[in-house]
Amino acid sequence: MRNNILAGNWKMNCDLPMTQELIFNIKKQLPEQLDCEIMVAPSHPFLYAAFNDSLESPIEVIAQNASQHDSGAFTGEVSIDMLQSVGIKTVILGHSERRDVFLETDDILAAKTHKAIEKGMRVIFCCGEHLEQRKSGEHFKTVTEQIDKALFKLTAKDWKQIVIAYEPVWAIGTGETASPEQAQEMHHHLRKFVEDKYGEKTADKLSILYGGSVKPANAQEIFAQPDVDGGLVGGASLDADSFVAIAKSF
Ligand code: G2H
Repeated sequence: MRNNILAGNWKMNCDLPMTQELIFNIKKQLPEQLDCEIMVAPSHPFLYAAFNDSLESPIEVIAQNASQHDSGAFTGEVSIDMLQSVGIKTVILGHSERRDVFLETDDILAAKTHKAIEKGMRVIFCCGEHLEQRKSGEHFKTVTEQIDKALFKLTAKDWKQIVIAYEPVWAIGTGETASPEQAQEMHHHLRKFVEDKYGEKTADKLSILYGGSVKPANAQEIFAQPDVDGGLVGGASLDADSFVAIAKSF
């Protein structure tokens, strides 16, 4: 069986006191019995404090991004070693905001993913189509190309460290969500794509998360889909009540 995962992507929100308060409030409200792994991704400067605050709780603190380089003259970048030195074991890569705003290409994302995997990190790898691509019926092609180009040089063993997050760009922060059927259709397609290359065992164990305006009101229906193994949540993860309500939706 594969793991259910709920990951909160806090993006560029929350200063240090807000980060610590949010972790504290999530910890306080989380029930003892949970049917999912819980992760939160604060901004880089607060990872160390957040990691310490999360100790002895089910919360795993994860990073929103990392460099493909080990060290050196890369102003403003953060390496995998640096993240690991403050206790971080999982990183989000390939978010559409990294692709669209910071122009990260499939090649860059392949390099980042390979570096993270080589260093023993778990990677939540994001993919997703823009509205025009869905309207023109190119959504399956777009998303499978993103996976193929960045991940298909990994070995089957490496895939134990991969989680995929399908995030249709038209549903991100817009309030518009993919229907449960649209999410299931794409998740099933992705699992089959991985199965064709790496076999049934690898595909069956792969957690595929849905992201794009997940909130307490729609989480249960989306997570009930057979190929949806959880969510990568932005806006609704910035409120402890909403995030915990989503965690109870599995
Ligand atoms: C998609 C998601 C989190 P939101 O970016 O990765 O954000 O839930 O605000 O659409």
